[in-house]
Amino acid sequence: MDDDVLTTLKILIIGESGVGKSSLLLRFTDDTFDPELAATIGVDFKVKTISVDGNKAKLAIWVNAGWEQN
Ligand SMILES: Nc1nc2c(ncn2[C@@H]2O[C@H](COP(=O)(O)OP(=O)(O)OP(=O)(O)O)[C@@H](O)[C@H]2O)c(=O)[nH]1
Ligand SMILES: [Mg+2]
Repeated sequence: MDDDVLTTLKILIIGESGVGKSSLLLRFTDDTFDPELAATIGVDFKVKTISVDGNKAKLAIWVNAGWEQN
């Protein structure tokens, strides 16, 4: 099934805590909104395959936790 995927692109969404990074990811990948979504600990990760001009691209999307972690 992955044979016809032209390329895999890695995308990292960064930003301050609570601006809606995880909600944006959820809307883009699953077209849903969860008002009870918990603050991210570590990273959220999802994969979505899109089609552009008949070419399939796999998007690997990471979302970081907005608060500082050391
Ligand atoms: N009204 C409104 N609220 C939103 C929207 N997107 C996110 N929120 C709310 O904003 C809050 C933070 O959303 P998150 O998606 O968890 O934000 P985040 O940037 O991932 O936060 P961290 O994981 O803590 O860094 C939540 O209470 C969401 O329900 C939006 O488009 N509209
Ligand atoms: Mg988050």
